[in-house]
Amino acid sequence: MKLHGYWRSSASYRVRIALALKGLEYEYSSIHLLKSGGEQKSAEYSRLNPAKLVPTLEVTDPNTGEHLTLNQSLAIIEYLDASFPGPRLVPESPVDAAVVRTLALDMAADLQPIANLRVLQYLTGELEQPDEQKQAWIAHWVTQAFQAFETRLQKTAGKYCVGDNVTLADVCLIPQVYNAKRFNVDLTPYPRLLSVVEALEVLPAFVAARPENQIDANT
Ligand SMILES: N[C@@H](CCC(=O)N[C@@H](CS)C(=O)NCC(=O)O)C(=O)O
Repeated sequence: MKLHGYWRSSASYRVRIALALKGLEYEYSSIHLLKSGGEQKSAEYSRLNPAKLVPTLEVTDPNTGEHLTLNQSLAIIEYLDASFPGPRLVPESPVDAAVVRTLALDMAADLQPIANLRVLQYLTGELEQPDEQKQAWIAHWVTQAFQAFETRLQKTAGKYCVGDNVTLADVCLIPQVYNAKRFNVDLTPYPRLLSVVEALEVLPAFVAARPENQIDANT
């Protein structure tokens, strides 16, 4: 199994957490998002992911022996969850699964894409916005997303986002919290969220997946 990712990429971070929770070993290939104009745009990497985004997971399917090249972190994680043993990240009950996916998509579908590198580069490049405007953009969208998430947690959370088991919702939350902190967004208005984060951050799978613990950290 081979993960093509980048230490600071939140979508790669999600897959690293899921791989660690499932106890799966993998080879890591660093795709530097800034070097040489962005290695994700190279012809070689585009063959793995035509969207020119990380992550990509290459994996031999345990059931068929087929070599798969998978994109989209949530599709990758749901595939791993369904195909490999280990704790279930999406519950089998349709109702519980809907609750978990709602929280996961709040982070991975509604928040992460609008603060993605290429969007920020477009803001400061083509649209010529200064860094303060970029910062305001990030703070605005993180605040909206986290306010809603905090309200949802009041209904769903136990020790973690949904009850007392780690789920896909937690896997998607932690990388966005990392990004929010990186851009100095104030998280004190979200006490429920912070208590879930505190419980998750000490789990070995979450520690192993941290950006600073990757071989390409600080490159
Ligand atoms: N929805 C995709 C998002 C992938 C994505 O946005 N990846 C970012 C890093 S977190 C990326 O490769 N950015 C490169 C760029 O913007 O050029 C997923 O979940 O896999």
